[in-house]
Amino acid sequence: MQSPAALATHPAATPRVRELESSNHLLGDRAALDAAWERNGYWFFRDVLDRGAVARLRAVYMQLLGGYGVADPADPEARYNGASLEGFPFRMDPLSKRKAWQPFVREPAIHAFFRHLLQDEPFWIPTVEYRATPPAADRTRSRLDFVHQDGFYNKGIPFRICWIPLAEIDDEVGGLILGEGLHRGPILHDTQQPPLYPIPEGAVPADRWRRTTYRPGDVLLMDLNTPHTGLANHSDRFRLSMDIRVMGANEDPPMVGRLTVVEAHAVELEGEDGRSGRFVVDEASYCRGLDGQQVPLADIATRFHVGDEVILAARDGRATIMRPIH
Ligand SMILES: O=C(O)CCC(=O)C(=O)O
Ligand SMILES: [Fe+2]
Repeated sequence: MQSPAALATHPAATPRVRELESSNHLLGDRAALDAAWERNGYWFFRDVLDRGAVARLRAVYMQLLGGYGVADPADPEARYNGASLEGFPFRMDPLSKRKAWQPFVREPAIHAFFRHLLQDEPFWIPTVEYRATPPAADRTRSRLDFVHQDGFYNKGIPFRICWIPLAEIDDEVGGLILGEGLHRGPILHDTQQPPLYPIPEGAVPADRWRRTTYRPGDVLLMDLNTPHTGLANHSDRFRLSMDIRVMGANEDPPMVGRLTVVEAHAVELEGEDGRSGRFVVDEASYCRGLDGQQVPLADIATRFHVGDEVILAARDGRATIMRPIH
């Protein structure tokens, strides 16, 4: 492992990409917000989230980094100290387990922002990624981690992706880069290439990429079909961000709850918000396992269990999507 000093002096391959368009001036104007979304496939808001709330979430990350001995929890820059990352939970499972997103979205100022933005009660879909990405060890690879459209893997749940930086993320640290105005076009994933169905190189024209230097308080919302990826971290710091998905409570959100019955062709679910019921699972249902791969219909009864927490979307008593909450 290189020392942090060596990492810091390594030349960063900074892509020359245009800035995200800010939609701050459109807040409160539903029609203008919708028009920006239709045109660009995202809203970027600068310095709108309560920085105290963001700092409290960041502190949870820093505690974990400190606990694993890979950064000083008091370091405002979250620099990687070079200690071994063996055993470091790259998916931040301890934060998933304790649902670190919940206290954050319940912060009154955070709730108020999204309530105002959506002009509806926010419904949070607990598909959450906590990212504390260490500096990339291999800097010869492309900086585009994995370009994708979330919609390709989440058909039927029309959420907005909500990407939240918890610290400054400049172009060396990387952060999120997206293709502007491509969300109403064709799905870009190559359906001939299972199991990952990658988006071919060049499918996002070079002049469509957008990013910015993200700061605490900023938030980026993206359409589920906006192509995007994280950029490899070429700094000496951890990249700290959280992404979660949101809808309006009146936009027919999926159910979130525990399975109470699992049969070969049906499940019963008790939803957290009181919605519950019995749902047929058939060929038209898209069921995903914890590994993100589709679960064959024949395996439903063995791969899902009573007590599992799942996200389930249904139409006319039939499950359209069922996936576990990790
Ligand atoms: O933060 C990243 O690296 C990727 C984020 C992402 O794919 C998402 O928010 O859907
Ligand atoms: Fe994504």
